[in-house]
Amino acid sequence: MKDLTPDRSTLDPIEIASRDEITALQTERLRWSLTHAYANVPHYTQAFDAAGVHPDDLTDLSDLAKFPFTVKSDLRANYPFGMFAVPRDQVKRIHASSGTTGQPTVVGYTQSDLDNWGQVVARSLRAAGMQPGDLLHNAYGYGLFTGGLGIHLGADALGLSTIPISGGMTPRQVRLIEDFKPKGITVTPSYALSVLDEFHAQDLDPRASSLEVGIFGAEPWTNAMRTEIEQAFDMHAVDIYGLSEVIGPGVSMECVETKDGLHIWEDHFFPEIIDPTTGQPVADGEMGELVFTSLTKEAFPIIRYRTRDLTRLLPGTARSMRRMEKVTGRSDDMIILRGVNVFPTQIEECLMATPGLAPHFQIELTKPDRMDVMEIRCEGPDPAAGTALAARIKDSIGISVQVTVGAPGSVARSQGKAVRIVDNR
Ligand code: DLL
Repeated sequence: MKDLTPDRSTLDPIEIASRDEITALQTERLRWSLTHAYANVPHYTQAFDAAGVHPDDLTDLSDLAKFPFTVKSDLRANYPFGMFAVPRDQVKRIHASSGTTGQPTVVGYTQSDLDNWGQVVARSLRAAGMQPGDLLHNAYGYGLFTGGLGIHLGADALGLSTIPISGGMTPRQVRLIEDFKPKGITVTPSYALSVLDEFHAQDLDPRASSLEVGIFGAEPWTNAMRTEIEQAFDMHAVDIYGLSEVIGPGVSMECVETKDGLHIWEDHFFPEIIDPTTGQPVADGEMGELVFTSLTKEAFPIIRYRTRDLTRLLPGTARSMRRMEKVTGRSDDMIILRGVNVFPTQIEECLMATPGLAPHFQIELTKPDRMDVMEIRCEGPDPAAGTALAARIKDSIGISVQVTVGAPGSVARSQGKAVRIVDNR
């Protein structure tokens, strides 16, 4: 794999500024953001008043803990545009979550928000090793989902040549990679595996492709998966994180030279980790639920948003800004099986460590009697490897599961975010 470390002179100065400078900027911006939300969004006016806090109560960053959380149901209750802090005609772009359960969550951006979003995504793509003029194959979905258009905005801001292929039509994805020879690919890790299968189906060697870096996010994936993908394609695999409520992709990004967790672009998004049960902030280094407050967003300011993503904060390395560890999973995706907490990422780790199995899997939960049963559906080449996987899961996680090893192609594929859990209880 090529060394893709960006030249430090090309970074935004704030990426490598001192912690004092970052803190000063955050404090000033946080005060602005709280004031803006309180003055322009009735939900925040009422929520701050009910909690007995006012934006003027913030003198330093730790005062943020006095302010109320925002949760997904607050956004739903204000559907569609009730959380906007600017008149509707100043909103230049609207995105929305798929809303598989209940109402979709609607988010908006002013021109200045779009400019900032482009900047943080450009920074992320540069951290992955992309440089102006490089060719990018963008296979995140275009549309209401923030993945496709969010990456596109950043690619434009960085000066890349972008192929807006979106998700799906996998044979064509492979053909265009072969013909156009992109340096980078932006795609969910699970869809990258489908693209990989298609390379093999077409009798092409993915290691001989032009790809030098894959920028993977929108769903949890493990370091074991990183190794698998890096070896299969002979390219770097780096992690990009974000959520539409905070902006979309580009909230945090792993640097290609270190691959040690994701630097949060703290000049725009202020992170906290809280204990999900008590709601109390925990110290850096401790695991908990990630909470974000936007520092610069005009159309859709978000204050202390509970992401439900579980991770911890770590000090900066390749950049001055703090890192978040790779997300373990969402609290909603935590399975409690006969008293043991299990995340799909733990199953992924066990699967990747078991020889004879392909990297595709799905977890089905049933309750035939009164006991919950977990079945892992995966694929060979080696049908006998299921026993080894069950034993490994028993050993490392401590649960008994059924493993079904089907024929190649038997596990449902996604063209975007993988559906890891099918709950039939
Ligand atoms: O998934 C934005 C995005 C697009 C990020 C493309 C990266 C690349 P939503 O659809 O709002 O936004 O989903 C956000 O996806 O709260 C996490 O649970 C999960 N997620 C996103 N990135 C990662 C990641 C986009 N790198 C939700 N690792 C978040 C783990 C991720 N989970």
